[in-house]
Amino acid sequence: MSNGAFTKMPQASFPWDIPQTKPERPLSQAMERLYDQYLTPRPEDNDLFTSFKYTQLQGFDYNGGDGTVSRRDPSKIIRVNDLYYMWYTKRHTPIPPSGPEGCSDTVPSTDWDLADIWYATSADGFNWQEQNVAVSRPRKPGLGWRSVSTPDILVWQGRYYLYYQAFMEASGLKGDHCPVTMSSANSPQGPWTPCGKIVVENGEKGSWDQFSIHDPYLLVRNGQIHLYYKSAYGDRPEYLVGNGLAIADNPLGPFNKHPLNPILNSGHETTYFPFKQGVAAFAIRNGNENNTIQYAADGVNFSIASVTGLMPIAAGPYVADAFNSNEYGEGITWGISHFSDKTDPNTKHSFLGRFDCNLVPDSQVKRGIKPDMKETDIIHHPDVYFAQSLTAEQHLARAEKALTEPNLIHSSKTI
Ligand code: AAL
Repeated sequence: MSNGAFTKMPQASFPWDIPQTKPERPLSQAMERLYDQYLTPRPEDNDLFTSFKYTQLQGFDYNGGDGTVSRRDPSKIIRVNDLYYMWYTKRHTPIPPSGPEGCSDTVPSTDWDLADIWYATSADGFNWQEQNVAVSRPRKPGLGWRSVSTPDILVWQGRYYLYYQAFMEASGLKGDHCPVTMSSANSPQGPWTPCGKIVVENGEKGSWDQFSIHDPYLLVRNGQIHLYYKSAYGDRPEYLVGNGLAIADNPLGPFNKHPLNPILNSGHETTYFPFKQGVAAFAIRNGNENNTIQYAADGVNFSIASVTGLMPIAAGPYVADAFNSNEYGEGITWGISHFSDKTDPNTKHSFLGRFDCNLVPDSQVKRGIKPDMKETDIIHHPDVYFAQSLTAEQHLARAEKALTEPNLIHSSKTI
């Protein structure tokens, strides 16, 4: 076709090399969205797109993976005097979780039942040393007597604060119900003093967060403490999850819930970090927008910035500027997540592993960070797919259906 043929067309075709700005021509909805909704038309150029790499950690013992030891739900990671610190839920029980029907004073219902909060340190983020328990569950009827879990850290005016879930009954008996409490210390090594009260209350009766405040996650923005959290809501067998935000001027509260809550419509965990002038968030598992990374200039009104895959299932990133990023959030490049092997109910537990990613603003090259981990075409081993096998019932039902399905080709011939 000659160039002349093109000039006769009412509109030039969409260009060969993808334009960085929206071309002036009619666009399909998909191409409109590509320019209107995303930071850049190519994910490879998008500061808020990343793929993920994973590394097994050295330094943790799981009793041969027999399900009696579990480590999960790591906090964000902080660096103090050249050491990285993380806190996490640790369960060490005589037998693995037995469900709400099988649980007792010593037998856990879920993986995070009958747990305490422990901490570990590392010089390089790969080799970790488990240190000690940070917060033990108190005697009954103390707050969190049944289990304390899912911690996150705040450093505020030189003092350290751990926020965590405080269970007053075995998780699973009536859902996964709990509020959030807090312990504080002068050093990341403790000793930790429980504040002895609920710091983020469940919502009022009938509200989306009436039963649970999960995954507290702390940032400091504009001189105020921002606590993001998750709640599972709706009377459904499967979770409908949302994230909320509560803001305080003091670590003890009061934490005022944002009137626009929920502020994220998807995501089973909370992972937030200062990014440029705003806040970025992971929406991991559950919800229409799962597998996305989102951004809100005001930390409240989030939009999808990128769609990715194989996200860490419970990410606790190293956030260097979590508490002092008023100017320009520097993003994240690694963190710790838990991984759960639920295939054998007799050894059910979780373990900690490292993820690496590339979510730093355009200063990457200036800061000597190679613009890698921007691959969209991630090839998984076939085992990853076939691990998602049909259940025996699903297999049977589909096989039976196949025998009776209408033969469309045959019937169209006979019409
Ligand atoms: C996690 C978190 C919270 C829930 C449970 C333990 O992944 O969302 O901590 O309560 O599962």
